[in-house]
Amino acid sequence: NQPDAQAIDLFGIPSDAGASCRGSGMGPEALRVAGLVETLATLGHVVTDRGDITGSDRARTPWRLSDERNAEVLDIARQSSAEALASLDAGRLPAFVGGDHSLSMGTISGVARHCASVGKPLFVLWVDAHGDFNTPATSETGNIHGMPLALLCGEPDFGPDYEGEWRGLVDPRHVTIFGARSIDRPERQLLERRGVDVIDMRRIDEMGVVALMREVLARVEAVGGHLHVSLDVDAIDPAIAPGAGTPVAGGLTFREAHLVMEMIHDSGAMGSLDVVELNPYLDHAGMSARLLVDLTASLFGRQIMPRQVVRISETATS
Ligand code: EXY
Ligand code: MN
Ligand code: MN
Ligand code: MN
Repeated sequence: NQPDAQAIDLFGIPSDAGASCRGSGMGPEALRVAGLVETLATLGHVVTDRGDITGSDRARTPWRLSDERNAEVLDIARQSSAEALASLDAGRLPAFVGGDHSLSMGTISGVARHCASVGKPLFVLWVDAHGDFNTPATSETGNIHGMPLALLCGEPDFGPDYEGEWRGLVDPRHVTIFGARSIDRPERQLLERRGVDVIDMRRIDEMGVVALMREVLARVEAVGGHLHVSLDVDAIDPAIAPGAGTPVAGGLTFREAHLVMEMIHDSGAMGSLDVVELNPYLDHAGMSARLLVDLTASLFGRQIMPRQVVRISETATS
């Protein structure tokens, strides 16, 4: 086993109820077919595939009406919040594969509940072309996958259905969006007002991944924080990751995406993970699924050449 071998709980969330089009509900199976479990096991980790979390009332109408989609998103949020909490309480690393990004309402809520119970500050790295910071009042589409981060950061107007003990909260000042290049106007105002760190593609072009990720990871390390990584396939350039329902040109290159993951691994700060929005129906011969499995391998310690892992806190200039 690797020195940092992890006990990983893998959960599939085969739902696209929050998405703008169908297909990402097939994401979990595509990632399993692309060898996700075997890849992590080969790195020396102990992976338990806990199967799928599904909404009890999965409607089979051609495209679910909004109230049915809401019900499915909420049902999944409650279940995944409980699974994330239980996995972390048991000292394991919960990894959720979707499924559309609304699933993070539940997964990160459970992580937040765990972190609150152990007094660990929670940080979220949201790798995404989008802000996902709309509310029902600001959204132009009504698609719930454009709102999960706003709900997690405590935005009020989600209505009584979205209240409940499953709902954990994240400090928006501990959230970094990385790879942003499609933010709606009201979303941008809210993100600024709440103090979310939005690293857009312009900053990545100017500063580069290393300098920006060093800052993000140093903030987590400084307080011994728990880092939750939420990786949306559409953060990566659509030319190499076409299996995305809301593609935006000008995304992360293959190496930029891997470097982000490699630096997160080296920090040792990641305690939980979502990999979302893979739409196999839009993918090309599984290339996006395989890329996500590769990136997850980099997150969990696969290296190009064996290298001495130096924790950022050790490199901090004296
Ligand atoms: N901002 C747009 C909306 O709110 O509908 C697009 C959101 C896309 C969300 C995907 C999961 O990242
Ligand atoms: Mn997203
Ligand atoms: Mn996105
Ligand atoms: Mn703080």
